[in-house]
Amino acid sequence: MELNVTSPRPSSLCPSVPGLQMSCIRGTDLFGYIGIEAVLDQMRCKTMKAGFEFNIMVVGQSGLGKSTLVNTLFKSKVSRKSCAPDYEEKISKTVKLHSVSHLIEEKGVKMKLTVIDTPGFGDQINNDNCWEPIVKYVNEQYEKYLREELHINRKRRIPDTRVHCCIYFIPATGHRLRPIDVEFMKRLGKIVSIVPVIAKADTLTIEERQEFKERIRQDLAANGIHVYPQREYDEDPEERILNNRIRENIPFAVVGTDKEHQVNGNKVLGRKTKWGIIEVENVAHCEFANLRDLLIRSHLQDLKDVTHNIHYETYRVRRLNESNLNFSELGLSAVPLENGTADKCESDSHL
Ligand SMILES: Nc1nc2c(ncn2[C@@H]2O[C@H](COP(=O)(O)OP(=O)(O)O)[C@@H](O)[C@H]2O)c(=O)[nH]1
Ligand SMILES: [Mg+2]
Repeated sequence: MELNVTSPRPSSLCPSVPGLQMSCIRGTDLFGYIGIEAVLDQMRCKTMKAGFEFNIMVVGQSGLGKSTLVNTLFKSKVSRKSCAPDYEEKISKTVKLHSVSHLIEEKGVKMKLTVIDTPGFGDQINNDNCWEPIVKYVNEQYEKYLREELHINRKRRIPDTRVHCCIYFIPATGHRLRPIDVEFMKRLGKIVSIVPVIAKADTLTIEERQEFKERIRQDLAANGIHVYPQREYDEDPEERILNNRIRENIPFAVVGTDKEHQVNGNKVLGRKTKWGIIEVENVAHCEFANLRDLLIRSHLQDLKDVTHNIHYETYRVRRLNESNLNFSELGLSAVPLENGTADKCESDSHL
């Protein structure tokens, strides 16, 4: 069938540019079906074949349950449904930054989920600049990616080790944010998406939890700390409504465990106490499931997009403007310097 191309019409998708002949075709205007929507299937197929990487980092004071939460994440429905990884390692004190990866497959879609566990701070007498190793690690991953991008012979797919999300653990003091947490998050928030959580939330009563959450939100705002999802990156009213609900609920009050217990004949991940079992995946008990759903189910792609388009872009622009990359070492004679700033982002320095 011959396609009938209509004349240009005013539309935001087909702006009239002087001197440029552009025709706008609408499927519904035509006698036949073009099949544009099939692009979704094509994208799906490509993603399924290639798989994707998602990297989460856990940060906060030592002893707040970071390593336990990493285990909880891998043992929870994220992986239990698809492939249960054999991760029975006993949790001991984390002494250095290290990552744990699992290849998870669900309905043909493959994801390499990497969690970067950090030793945490607070053990030393002097905790000055305790954020430095973390900031360094995050920036090193951007640097690695940038160097790969600048190679003349680029890999078809650049391995992505950039931190897509940083879960920041706040101790359940019930008071306010401590100066060290404020300083830490201020620095991190400029280079990576942070999702703050209240650690070991089983130590707070329901009222204490609500009041503490409210005070933390006030402290975050008062100190200009940007946490994910940031209001200025909401793309449309629908996303704003969804993200507002998340913002009202942040920081998630989480409980972690690496043990399973029998509850009403079912195996559940939980913490057994003298007065009962705290089921970590039960939303009536704690907000671990909300955190996991945000990371994996609802905002995974957005976290990757924000990392690439905002945080990495800010880093890239700064590094290229500094012009102190050794291009000859990279096998480049000239590098196209772009002065443009990242879309929807401030291009100021990180620290
Ligand atoms: N009450 C409570 N204890 C926890 C929780 N998560 C971890 N723990 C315990 O806290 C201790 C330190 O945990 P760990 O994961 O090593 O902390 P990290 O130093 O932040 O990695 C261990 O004894 C854990 O069993 C939690 O949600 N609630
Ligand atoms: Mg640890």
